[in-house]
Amino acid sequence: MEIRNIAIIAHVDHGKTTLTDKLMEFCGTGMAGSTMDTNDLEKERGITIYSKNTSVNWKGTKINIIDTPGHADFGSEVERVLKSIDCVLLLVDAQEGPMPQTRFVLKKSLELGLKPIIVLNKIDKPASNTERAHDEILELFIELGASHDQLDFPMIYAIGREGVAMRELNDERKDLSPLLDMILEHVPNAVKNENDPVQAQVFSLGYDSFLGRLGIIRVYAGNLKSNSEVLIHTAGGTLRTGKINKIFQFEGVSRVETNILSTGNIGVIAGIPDITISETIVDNKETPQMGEITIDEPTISLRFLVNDSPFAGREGKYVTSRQIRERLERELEVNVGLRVLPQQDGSSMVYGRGELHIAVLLEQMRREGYEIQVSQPQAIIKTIDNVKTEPYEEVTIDVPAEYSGAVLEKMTRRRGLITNMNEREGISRVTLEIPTRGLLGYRSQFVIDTKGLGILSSRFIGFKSYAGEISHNDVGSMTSMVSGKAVAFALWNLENRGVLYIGHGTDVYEGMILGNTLKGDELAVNPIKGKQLTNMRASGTDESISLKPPYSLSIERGLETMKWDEYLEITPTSVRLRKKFLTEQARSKNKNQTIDEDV
Ligand SMILES: Nc1nc2c(ncn2[C@@H]2O[C@H](COP(=O)(O)OP(=O)(O)OP(=O)(O)O)[C@@H](O)[C@H]2O)c(=O)[nH]1
Ligand SMILES: [Mg+2]
Repeated sequence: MEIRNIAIIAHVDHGKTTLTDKLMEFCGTGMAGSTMDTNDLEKERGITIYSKNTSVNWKGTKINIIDTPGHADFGSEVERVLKSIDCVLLLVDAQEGPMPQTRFVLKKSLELGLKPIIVLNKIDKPASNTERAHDEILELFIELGASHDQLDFPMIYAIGREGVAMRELNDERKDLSPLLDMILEHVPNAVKNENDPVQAQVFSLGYDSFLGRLGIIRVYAGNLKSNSEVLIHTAGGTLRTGKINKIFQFEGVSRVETNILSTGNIGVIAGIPDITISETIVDNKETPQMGEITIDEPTISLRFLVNDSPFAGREGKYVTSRQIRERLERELEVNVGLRVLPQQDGSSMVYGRGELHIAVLLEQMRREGYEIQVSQPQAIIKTIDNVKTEPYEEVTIDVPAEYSGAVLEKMTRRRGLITNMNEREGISRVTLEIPTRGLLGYRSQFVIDTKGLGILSSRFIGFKSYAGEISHNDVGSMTSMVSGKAVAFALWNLENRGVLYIGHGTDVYEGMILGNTLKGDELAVNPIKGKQLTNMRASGTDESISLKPPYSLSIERGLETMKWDEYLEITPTSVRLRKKFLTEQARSKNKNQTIDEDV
């Protein structure tokens, strides 16, 4: 049986998962309505977090498909996957055209010598413009230094959501067979070197509570058998031995056990507890190691601590530093972009690829019953060749022209440098380069500045020299100076000072942050002070005061708005912000403490 190995890549939301689901449905491997975004968090957020494998059969050929995440925080997932496939479907939203992550994934694909198939997707969108999108894609190929051969890319039109693809714009919109045929024609058959000794490489990791660590591999030569002894080339260049206990291959979204993973195929192995990304598995010590698969370095860091707020232990099941540390260790089994450095005081420094990368981990932990506190995320500052450097991002912003002034003003204040700017149909598209530090905490402000109509996406471009001071004093905190139950009357008085995170009846403690102040000043407030009681029935009782609905703090919003002298307290049922030092007295005593103690 012939095999084709492809990955679907694109900017976030350009329709990768929807197309993968439809391909499975059409080929009979997935049920209508089932989705590759299997994880609860993925379903809720409507985004892909982990790259996932599936396979379909088309005209007697097995097509292994890897659906990848489009969000920039998970970009390193994509990069690894690209080394293990032979072609990519690059989806481009026919209205938006190429976006930052399109550029990133295309650049990586071209560098690896892949020849992408372009899928101009979502052509049903009223404002789609296939000609313009095509031209922009072509320009991008040229700009990224595509070879002559790569420039001659095949292209197909699609409405992924309706499960149709057309070679020509006016072809009948019937099904996905034109795309599947194109894959068979264009992607080389992966079945080769069948009689050679085994050579396979690990490009992703998994975890199973019964089987332990899993390696997701592609076999490049020979046939890998279960229950066989193998040799593993480690990164350091040494060889170690291991035994493959079980092998699975992908059939649709299921893992099906098999005795042999044949050459060209992609599958999962269990039995080697310390297997890791990039390692080459062979059965003959003369077989060489494969080219290294590198993993991107983290760009931000923050501290994970035991929750020591006055409400600690009320809502969580796992609360001790040992439990948190063990959970983080388990995360390292599969979360390749993450680093954890245990600290002497029992806390852990956690290094990740962006706020979303960390927020997803925290969200998962709280759902499992953990209670935890984290410090404000900081960009990682590094000295390279005696030069102080920091991570930079390339940001692309699409905003209605009337709001672009406000956005650009903030971006430049945060040390953003505009690299490109144009306007069409009333929408400004601005590209700029900005230190990650400048972008941290800006996204929620961006939503406000553009009345929710702007789109901001970013991707890490590398460490560059330190940009100097950046001030972030957009908002200040309203901190409670007492403990008790918040009452509507007191909150009503606070409402015009800023935005509240809590409502009537919320339990608060001294040092907890109740909201932010518009003017950027720090405010100590008393949220439990009710109206003076009199003998008479007061006409304005607390219950009759109508408050604006509070701005509910999510983990991401919390990570964004928090300040260096605050912790975000996360439990299965609450997200609270608090000052590190709970009393006014302790705060003023420690006001000279610097952020550096936390990084
Ligand atoms: N109009 C239109 N919308 C589509 C089409 N395909 C997908 N969508 C919508 O686009 C949104 C994003 O789709 P996904 O398939 O989750 O996108 P994705 O590329 O997998 O997103 P990430 O994995 O988060 O990068 C969903 O709301 C889909 O319903 C299409 O052909 N036309
Ligand atoms: Mg997806």
